[in-house]
Amino acid sequence: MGEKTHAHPGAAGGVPAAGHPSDVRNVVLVGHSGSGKTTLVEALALTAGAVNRAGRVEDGATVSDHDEIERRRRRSVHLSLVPVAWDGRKVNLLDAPGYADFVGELRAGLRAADAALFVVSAAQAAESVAATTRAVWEECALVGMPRAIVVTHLDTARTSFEEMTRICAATFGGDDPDAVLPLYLPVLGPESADGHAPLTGLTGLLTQRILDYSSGERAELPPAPGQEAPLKEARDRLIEGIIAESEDESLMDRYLDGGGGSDIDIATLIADLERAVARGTFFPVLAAAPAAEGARQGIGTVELLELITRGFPTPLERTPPVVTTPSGEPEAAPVCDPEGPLLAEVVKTSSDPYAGRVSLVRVFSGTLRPDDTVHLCGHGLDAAGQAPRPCHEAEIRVTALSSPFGRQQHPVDRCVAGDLVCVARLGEAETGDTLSASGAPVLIEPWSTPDPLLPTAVRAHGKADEDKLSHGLARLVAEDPTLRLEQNPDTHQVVLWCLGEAHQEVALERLRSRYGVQVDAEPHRVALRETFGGRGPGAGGTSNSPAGTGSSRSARSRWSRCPRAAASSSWTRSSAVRCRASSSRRWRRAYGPRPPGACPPGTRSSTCASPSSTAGRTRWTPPTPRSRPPGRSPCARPRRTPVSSSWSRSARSPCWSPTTMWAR
Ligand SMILES: Nc1nc2c(ncn2[C@@H]2O[C@H](COP(=O)(O)OP(=O)(O)OP(=O)(O)O)[C@@H](O)[C@H]2O)c(=O)[nH]1
Ligand SMILES: [Mg+2]
Repeated sequence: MGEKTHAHPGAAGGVPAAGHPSDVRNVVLVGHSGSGKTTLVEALALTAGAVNRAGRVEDGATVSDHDEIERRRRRSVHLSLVPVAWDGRKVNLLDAPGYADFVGELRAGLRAADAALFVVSAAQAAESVAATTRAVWEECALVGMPRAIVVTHLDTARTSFEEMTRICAATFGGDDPDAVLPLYLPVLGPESADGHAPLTGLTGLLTQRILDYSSGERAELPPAPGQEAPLKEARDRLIEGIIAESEDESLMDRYLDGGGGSDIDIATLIADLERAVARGTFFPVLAAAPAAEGARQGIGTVELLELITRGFPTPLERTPPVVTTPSGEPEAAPVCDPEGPLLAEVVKTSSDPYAGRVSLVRVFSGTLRPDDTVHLCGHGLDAAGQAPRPCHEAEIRVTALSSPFGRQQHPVDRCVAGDLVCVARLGEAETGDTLSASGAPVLIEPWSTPDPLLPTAVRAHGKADEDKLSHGLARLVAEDPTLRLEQNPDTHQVVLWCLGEAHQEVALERLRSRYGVQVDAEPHRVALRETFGGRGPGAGGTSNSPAGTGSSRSARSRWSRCPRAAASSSWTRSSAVRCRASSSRRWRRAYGPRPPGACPPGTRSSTCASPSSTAGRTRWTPPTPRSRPPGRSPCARPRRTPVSSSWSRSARSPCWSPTTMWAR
């Protein structure tokens, strides 16, 4: 990865194929929305010769963002697979959306991949290392997934690769900032009148060669006199970092004795670096300018493809997923062997207007071929705590296999262990389902997905849409495990639970555009189960003062049913929002969580099923009072007011109207 090995390999339009797991690299690109993942995939595809021209996200012309919704929104909303060939390997690039609402797609990408490329933008330093990206980094660290960082937007003004590298080392390096070090440094051209020096190439720290793009072609040059000295500090640090991770302990002695590793040959260092990256103990930082104009567009892509093919692990090195029998008995871990029994998982489901339902499948063991009969086992998502889904198990025949490339599907004749493939019309297969050898059913433990918290009540727009609505919703939910469908028997509403507003908009848009269902969203209602029959007093006390001071407080409340509660049998979401205060930790500690889908007797409806919304996010306010302490409203704790003054909450509390008096 330190030296130039290819000028422009690959053949545009060809379908890369892998005959053995060692020929496959599965890489997911993750990072903040707008960090440049889709643009980078496009530039990598161009460098690998998979496309003749790199499309732009702004023009809706990229391979990854091929969906109509993605083109309109100019951002990824689905996980896309773009396979390219490099150095005799098949590189499966998985472009995951960075927007938080589509985290379900990101999780599927992490499941399908064996390594992650964190794309950070030098133009959005703060966003690029935001909490969400750090959380994904930690998630990868937990399973020991190898990672590398690529800094983009280096062609834009006022960006600094060195500064971004420092931020990444501090954010991702944890206790060992020397585990996150650059392999290349940018070379800048002469400053223009506005003070911006354009990126013209890279310097390989190990090889000490300049990869120059200023002539329009990638040329490898020796450093000019005087250029070596500024590189020395970064180079020494990198060599120390590699040696510290090396399994060969004699290297450190040679480094210390030999005056800075001058007697250690580059090939040894590169081999050690590749091993440390594959083990997930060293995280190289690379530089790229995928959206730069003209010949400079490819800056950093050759180096990135070399890192992926030579430094990232093969599927043979991946920890296999946990497998059980359909009844939950433990099974032996699968081995990534093309000759072994079939074990595969549906990581994504989509609908194609011509091919129908298309399942993206990751094969963990065995080889999948067209016309094979396989066992489909599909109740994994129940175990993940998702909404109950119908269990389904069936022996089905695989029809056609294809390799996706944007909108196109190229037929393939097999898919070996470690590779990814699309299967059309795979029975009732849903995202998360397991495919195993016929007659030997097993189930792969599902990956976890977050709970959808934003409810959207939907209604068919017209009579003609009523029949299509249930079909369309069922397909949506089968495709996306982060959506949940609820048929509320009390309010008679069909409620689609989503992760956020963007997720909700995309789901409704897809219902309209893909399944031809015109739907109207209506306010989400929460059933009112029980309310107070009449007036009642309550009293209680607290003592949270320092011991010995004798200070305590007591409260007396009178509770009455408010007129609005009497008049209405259900609450709309807007009224329920006011109950947010009841989600306080103290309240939950006192009353415990609400059992899913149930509103236990003795509770007021808005306390057990009231979502509260802030800034587009909705959260459950789930307390189920076991017994209401006297003087406490489930909607909001009474505020302390001066002795003998009273405070009526009837204007704020939609249901109870307590008048509370605090006294010391
Ligand atoms: N100047 C410059 N612009 C870039 C670069 N990389 C991406 N962009 C632009 O940044 C914008 C966002 O790029 P995308 O590739 O869509 O970013 P993304 O990470 O895929 O975003 P999501 O799909 O929302 O996760 C687009 O307008 C790109 O043209 C870069 O290296 N330099
Ligand atoms: Mg994208």
